[in-house]
Amino acid sequence: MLMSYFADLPTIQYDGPESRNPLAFRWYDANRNVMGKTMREHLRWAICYWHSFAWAGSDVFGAGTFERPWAPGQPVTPERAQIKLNAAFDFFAKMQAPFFCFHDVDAMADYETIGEYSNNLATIVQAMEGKIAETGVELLWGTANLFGHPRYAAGAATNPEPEIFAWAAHQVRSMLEATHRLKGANYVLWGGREGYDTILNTNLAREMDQLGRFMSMVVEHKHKIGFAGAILIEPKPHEPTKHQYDRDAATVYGFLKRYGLENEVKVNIEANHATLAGNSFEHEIATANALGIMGSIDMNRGDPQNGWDTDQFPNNVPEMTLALYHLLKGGGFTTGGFNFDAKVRRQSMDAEDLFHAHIGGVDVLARSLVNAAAIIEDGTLDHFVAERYAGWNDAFGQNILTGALDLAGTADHAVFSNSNPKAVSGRQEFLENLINNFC
Ligand code: XUL
Ligand code: CO
Repeated sequence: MLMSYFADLPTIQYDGPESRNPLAFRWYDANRNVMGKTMREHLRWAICYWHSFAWAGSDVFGAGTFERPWAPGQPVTPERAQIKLNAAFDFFAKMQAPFFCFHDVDAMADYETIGEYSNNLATIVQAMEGKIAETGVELLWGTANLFGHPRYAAGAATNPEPEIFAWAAHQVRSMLEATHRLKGANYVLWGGREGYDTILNTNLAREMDQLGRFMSMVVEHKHKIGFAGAILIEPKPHEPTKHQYDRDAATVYGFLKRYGLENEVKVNIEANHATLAGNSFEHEIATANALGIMGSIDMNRGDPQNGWDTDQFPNNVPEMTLALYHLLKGGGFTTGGFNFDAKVRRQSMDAEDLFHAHIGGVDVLARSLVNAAAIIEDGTLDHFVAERYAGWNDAFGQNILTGALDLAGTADHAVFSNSNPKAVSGRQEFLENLINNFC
């Protein structure tokens, strides 16, 4: 047996806020109770395979900087896939991560033919099943990579060529079944190339119908095989294509409603995708809650000074406190969790850097969870919002909402009561100060 790549690094324990040990959690105390659930149960956090184990530390201007025993960025032989699997589960276990996530091609050996795809995936899924049993680390979600291979240059489900649609169907069927076998809690679809580079060559109506049909097929298959987890769409406005159909939570809801899927599919909200769409992260969570489609979260952050999907680890507690507040207000996760869809920087090439990144991210979530729970327990914010809408609980407001009053009846009410209502303060600055008291 080869020595583990992470042999020199410890299992990460909770050490308390006073600790100066950089290889310990200061805020994440897995069994600490917060509003009736442990931190572990609230956060359900996951490490993603792709950024930490499949990416080589390359960028558009330069080659990979990460020297790992499984040679990321080089052709993946079955041996390398196995070395990578061992290292990944060693890391998950040392981080005491409850969950992980992966795409088919992150974990499996390279393939040429469709038959080889099936065989290589089956081999790694079987080995992974053993690792899950051995370590107790669970699968938060599985997904198929429908954007990396050159065949998907013009999209997967939205491709002008139905033979490519069929290839995508094969990958999704395979990974949905693999996720079911590995007892995954969810299945994610990110439409990385479901969009267009130029509208000159694109039939929008045709492509949306193809995507709607694809989603319906996935839902049908989920029920056919008895997969009880949630199907999640991950919104993103653009990158790699100029425009993607799943731009944000509200757009996805409209799409789901149009194809009759709004009770079958939820969203996987990613922080950096939200900001790329011109929304705040908490706006996306609040919107998904309001529409009843909140599923899971891809946790990361962008860089406010540029417009890329930089996928950095979260490090801003006040910002994350608002996200956790909305998550808790929506009842928290059921099948979902916080997947760190985040990568260390290209210059952070040491094994230790992977630890610092995940420790920091988990601690930011834990601290924000405590803050958000304190805001809810204090009640001032909730009370303020409830009072703001109190008029709608009265008979008049209810008569409008239930339809007892129509447009004319409502207008007459204003006329006959000679009404002259005044605007009231929204108290934004007071509320911002209030939140800062908790962060
Ligand atoms: C890309 C992205 C993906 C999805 C899974 O921006 O977020 O990694 O999370 O395909
Ligand atoms: Co993501």
